[in-house]
Amino acid sequence: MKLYMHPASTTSRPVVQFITDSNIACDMQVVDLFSGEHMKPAYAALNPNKMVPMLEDGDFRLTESSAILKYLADKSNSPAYPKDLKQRARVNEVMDWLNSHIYRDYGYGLIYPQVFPGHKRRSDEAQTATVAWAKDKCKDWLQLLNDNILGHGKAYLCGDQITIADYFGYAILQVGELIRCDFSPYPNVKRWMDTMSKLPSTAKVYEAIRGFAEQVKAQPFVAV
Ligand SMILES: N[C@@H](CCC(=O)N[C@@H](CS)C(=O)NCC(=O)O)C(=O)O
Repeated sequence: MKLYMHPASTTSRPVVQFITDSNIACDMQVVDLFSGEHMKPAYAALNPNKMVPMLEDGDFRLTESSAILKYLADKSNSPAYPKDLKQRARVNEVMDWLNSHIYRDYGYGLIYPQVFPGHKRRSDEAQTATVAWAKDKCKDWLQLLNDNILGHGKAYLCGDQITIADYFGYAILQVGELIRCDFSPYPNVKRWMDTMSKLPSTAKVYEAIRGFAEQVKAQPFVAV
Protein backbone atom coordinates (compact mmCIF):
# COMPACT_ATOMS: atom_id res chain seq x y z
CA MET A 1 0.00 0.00 0.00
CA LYS A 2 1.01 3.60 -0.47
CA LEU A 3 -0.18 6.72 1.33
CA TYR A 4 0.07 10.00 -0.53
CA MET A 5 0.50 12.53 2.23
CA HIS A 6 2.24 15.62 3.50
CA PRO A 7 3.66 15.98 7.02
CA ALA A 8 2.16 19.49 7.33
CA SER A 9 -1.33 18.26 6.44
CA THR A 10 -3.83 18.02 9.29
CA THR A 11 -5.73 15.17 7.68
CA SER A 12 -2.61 13.21 6.75
CA ARG A 13 -1.29 13.09 10.32
CA PRO A 14 -3.93 10.83 11.92
CA VAL A 15 -3.51 8.31 9.10
CA VAL A 16 0.29 8.38 9.33
CA GLN A 17 0.15 7.99 13.11
CA PHE A 18 -2.32 5.11 12.95
CA ILE A 19 -0.19 3.34 10.31
CA THR A 20 2.88 3.84 12.52
CA ASP A 21 1.25 2.62 15.73
CA SER A 22 -0.39 -0.36 14.02
CA ASN A 23 2.78 -1.42 12.17
CA ILE A 24 0.91 -1.45 8.87
CA ALA A 25 3.12 -1.99 5.84
CA CYS A 26 2.55 1.15 3.81
CA ASP A 27 4.91 3.34 1.81
CA MET A 28 4.75 7.07 2.38
CA GLN A 29 4.71 9.24 -0.73
CA VAL A 30 5.06 12.94 0.05
CA VAL A 31 3.00 15.15 -2.26
CA ASP A 32 4.59 18.58 -2.04
CA LEU A 33 1.69 20.87 -1.18
CA PHE A 34 4.05 23.85 -0.95
CA SER A 35 5.17 23.59 -4.58
CA GLY A 36 1.62 22.78 -5.71
CA GLU A 37 2.42 19.21 -6.76
CA HIS A 38 -1.13 18.20 -5.78
CA MET A 39 -2.56 20.57 -8.43
CA LYS A 40 -0.44 19.20 -11.28
CA PRO A 41 -1.91 16.77 -13.82
CA ALA A 42 0.03 13.73 -12.58
CA TYR A 43 -1.48 13.83 -9.09
CA ALA A 44 -4.85 15.27 -10.18
CA ALA A 45 -5.26 12.26 -12.45
CA LEU A 46 -4.93 10.01 -9.40
CA ASN A 47 -7.03 12.16 -7.09
CA PRO A 48 -9.34 14.68 -8.77
CA ASN A 49 -9.90 16.32 -5.35
CA LYS A 50 -6.23 17.42 -5.59
CA MET A 51 -5.78 16.82 -1.90
CA VAL A 52 -3.96 14.57 0.52
CA PRO A 53 -4.22 12.07 2.05
CA MET A 54 -4.99 9.38 -0.49
CA LEU A 55 -4.44 5.68 0.00
CA GLU A 56 -3.54 3.33 -2.80
CA ASP A 57 -4.03 -0.38 -2.27
CA GLY A 58 -3.30 -2.09 -5.57
CA ASP A 59 -5.66 -0.48 -8.07
CA PHE A 60 -8.00 0.71 -5.30
CA ARG A 61 -7.69 4.38 -4.39
CA LEU A 62 -9.34 5.94 -1.38
CA THR A 63 -9.58 9.56 -0.29
CA GLU A 64 -10.99 11.12 2.92
CA SER A 65 -8.90 10.61 6.04
CA SER A 66 -11.85 9.29 8.04
CA ALA A 67 -12.62 6.63 5.42
CA ILE A 68 -8.94 5.76 5.06
CA LEU A 69 -8.62 5.21 8.82
CA LYS A 70 -11.63 2.88 8.80
CA TYR A 71 -10.32 0.95 5.80
CA LEU A 72 -6.86 0.52 7.30
CA ALA A 73 -8.28 -0.47 10.68
CA ASP A 74 -10.50 -3.11 9.10
CA LYS A 75 -7.75 -4.36 6.82
CA SER A 76 -5.35 -4.73 9.76
CA ASN A 77 -8.04 -6.17 12.06
CA SER A 78 -7.29 -3.40 14.54
CA PRO A 79 -9.01 -3.24 17.94
CA ALA A 80 -9.00 0.54 17.42
CA TYR A 81 -12.09 0.07 15.24
CA PRO A 82 -14.30 -2.28 17.28
CA LYS A 83 -16.33 -4.95 15.53
CA ASP A 84 -19.20 -4.81 18.02
CA LEU A 85 -22.07 -3.03 16.25
CA LYS A 86 -22.77 -0.44 18.93
CA GLN A 87 -19.15 0.28 19.78
CA ARG A 88 -18.38 0.71 16.10
CA ALA A 89 -21.39 2.98 15.65
CA ARG A 90 -20.08 5.12 18.52
CA VAL A 91 -16.69 5.48 16.81
CA ASN A 92 -18.41 6.44 13.55
CA GLU A 93 -20.61 8.92 15.39
CA VAL A 94 -17.68 10.65 17.08
CA MET A 95 -15.67 10.80 13.83
CA ASP A 96 -18.62 12.36 12.00
CA TRP A 97 -19.11 14.80 14.88
CA LEU A 98 -15.47 15.84 14.73
CA ASN A 99 -15.46 16.19 10.95
CA SER A 100 -18.75 17.97 10.47
CA HIS A 101 -19.00 20.09 13.61
CA ILE A 102 -15.85 21.09 15.42
CA TYR A 103 -13.39 20.85 12.50
CA ARG A 104 -15.55 23.11 10.34
CA ASP A 105 -15.56 25.97 12.85
CA TYR A 106 -12.23 25.32 14.54
CA GLY A 107 -10.12 24.54 11.48
CA TYR A 108 -11.85 26.36 8.64
CA GLY A 109 -13.41 29.18 10.68
CA LEU A 110 -10.95 30.00 13.44
CA ILE A 111 -7.48 28.71 12.58
CA TYR A 112 -6.95 28.48 8.82
CA PRO A 113 -8.21 32.01 7.92
CA GLN A 114 -5.64 33.42 10.38
CA VAL A 115 -2.75 31.17 9.39
CA PHE A 116 -3.04 30.33 5.69
CA PRO A 117 -3.21 33.23 3.19
CA GLY A 118 -5.46 31.19 0.89
CA HIS A 119 -8.12 30.97 3.62
CA LYS A 120 -8.01 34.66 4.61
CA ARG A 121 -11.28 36.48 3.90
CA ARG A 122 -11.25 39.26 1.28
CA SER A 123 -12.00 42.17 3.62
CA ASP A 124 -10.91 42.93 7.18
CA GLU A 125 -14.56 43.07 8.19
CA ALA A 126 -15.29 39.62 6.76
CA GLN A 127 -12.12 38.23 8.35
CA THR A 128 -12.94 39.62 11.80
CA ALA A 129 -16.54 38.43 11.60
CA THR A 130 -15.55 34.94 10.42
CA VAL A 131 -13.03 34.48 13.20
CA ALA A 132 -15.29 35.93 15.93
CA TRP A 133 -18.23 33.76 14.88
CA ALA A 134 -16.06 30.64 14.72
CA LYS A 135 -14.53 31.38 18.12
CA ASP A 136 -17.99 31.46 19.72
CA LYS A 137 -18.98 28.24 17.99
CA CYS A 138 -15.73 26.55 19.03
CA LYS A 139 -16.36 27.34 22.67
CA ASP A 140 -19.69 25.51 22.42
CA TRP A 141 -18.12 22.53 20.63
CA LEU A 142 -15.28 22.31 23.13
CA GLN A 143 -17.71 22.41 26.03
CA LEU A 144 -19.69 19.59 24.44
CA LEU A 145 -16.52 17.61 23.82
CA ASN A 146 -15.48 18.19 27.42
CA ASP A 147 -18.80 17.45 29.13
CA ASN A 148 -20.44 14.95 26.82
CA ILE A 149 -17.98 13.03 24.65
CA LEU A 150 -15.11 13.05 27.18
CA GLY A 151 -17.23 13.29 30.33
CA HIS A 152 -17.60 10.62 33.03
CA GLY A 153 -13.84 10.09 33.35
CA LYS A 154 -13.44 8.56 29.89
CA ALA A 155 -9.78 8.13 28.97
CA TYR A 156 -10.49 8.26 25.25
CA LEU A 157 -13.25 9.61 23.04
CA CYS A 158 -15.19 6.34 22.86
CA GLY A 159 -14.32 4.75 26.21
CA ASP A 160 -11.29 3.28 27.92
CA GLN A 161 -9.53 2.10 24.76
CA ILE A 162 -7.94 4.18 22.05
CA THR A 163 -9.85 4.11 18.75
CA ILE A 164 -9.35 5.63 15.33
CA ALA A 165 -11.60 8.47 16.52
CA ASP A 166 -8.82 9.52 18.90
CA TYR A 167 -6.23 9.61 16.14
CA PHE A 168 -8.61 11.66 14.03
CA GLY A 169 -9.72 14.01 16.82
CA TYR A 170 -6.23 14.65 18.13
CA ALA A 171 -5.05 15.71 14.67
CA ILE A 172 -7.94 18.16 14.41
CA LEU A 173 -7.59 19.67 17.89
CA GLN A 174 -3.78 19.80 17.82
CA VAL A 175 -3.82 22.31 14.94
CA GLY A 176 -4.85 24.84 17.59
CA GLU A 177 -1.20 24.90 18.68
CA LEU A 178 -0.62 27.15 15.65
CA ILE A 179 -2.72 29.92 17.17
CA ARG A 180 -1.90 28.92 20.77
CA CYS A 181 -5.31 27.59 21.85
CA ASP A 182 -5.60 26.98 25.58
CA PHE A 183 -7.68 23.98 26.61
CA SER A 184 -7.37 24.55 30.36
CA PRO A 185 -11.02 25.75 30.63
CA TYR A 186 -11.90 22.28 29.27
CA PRO A 187 -10.06 19.92 31.66
CA ASN A 188 -11.28 16.67 30.09
CA VAL A 189 -10.18 17.87 26.66
CA LYS A 190 -6.82 18.94 28.07
CA ARG A 191 -6.32 15.58 29.82
CA TRP A 192 -7.15 13.66 26.65
CA MET A 193 -4.91 15.89 24.51
CA ASP A 194 -2.08 15.29 26.99
CA THR A 195 -2.63 11.53 26.75
CA MET A 196 -2.52 11.63 22.96
CA SER A 197 0.51 13.91 22.88
CA LYS A 198 2.41 11.34 24.98
CA LEU A 199 1.95 8.48 22.49
CA PRO A 200 5.46 7.47 21.41
CA SER A 201 4.65 8.23 17.75
CA THR A 202 3.33 11.75 18.34
CA ALA A 203 6.67 13.57 18.48
CA LYS A 204 7.75 12.43 15.02
CA VAL A 205 4.35 12.62 13.29
CA TYR A 206 3.70 16.12 14.65
CA GLU A 207 7.25 17.44 14.18
CA ALA A 208 6.49 19.47 11.03
CA ILE A 209 3.40 21.19 12.40
CA ARG A 210 5.19 22.01 15.64
CA GLY A 211 8.01 23.53 13.60
CA PHE A 212 5.43 25.68 11.83
CA ALA A 213 3.89 26.71 15.19
CA GLU A 214 7.36 27.83 16.27
CA GLN A 215 7.67 30.00 13.16
CA VAL A 216 4.41 31.86 13.86
CA LYS A 217 4.72 32.05 17.62
CA ALA A 218 5.24 35.84 17.63
CA GLN A 219 2.17 36.54 15.50
CA PRO A 220 -0.98 37.74 17.27
CA PHE A 221 -3.96 35.42 16.85
CA VAL A 222 -7.52 35.20 18.10
CA ALA A 223 -7.79 31.85 19.88
CA VAL A 224 -9.95 29.89 22.28
N1 LIG B 1 -11.89 15.90 3.91
C1 LIG B 1 -10.55 15.62 3.47
C2 LIG B 1 -9.77 16.90 3.55
C3 LIG B 1 -8.41 16.78 2.90
C4 LIG B 1 -7.67 18.09 2.95
O1 LIG B 1 -8.24 19.15 3.25
N2 LIG B 1 -6.38 18.03 2.65
C5 LIG B 1 -5.58 19.23 2.62
C6 LIG B 1 -4.38 19.09 3.51
S1 LIG B 1 -4.88 18.94 5.21
C7 LIG B 1 -5.07 19.46 1.22
O2 LIG B 1 -4.68 18.53 0.54
N3 LIG B 1 -5.10 20.71 0.78
C8 LIG B 1 -4.61 21.11 -0.48
C9 LIG B 1 -5.34 22.30 -1.04
O3 LIG B 1 -6.40 22.64 -0.48
O4 LIG B 1 -4.86 22.88 -2.00
C10 LIG B 1 -9.93 14.52 4.35
O5 LIG B 1 -10.35 14.39 5.50
O6 LIG B 1 -9.06 13.79 3.88
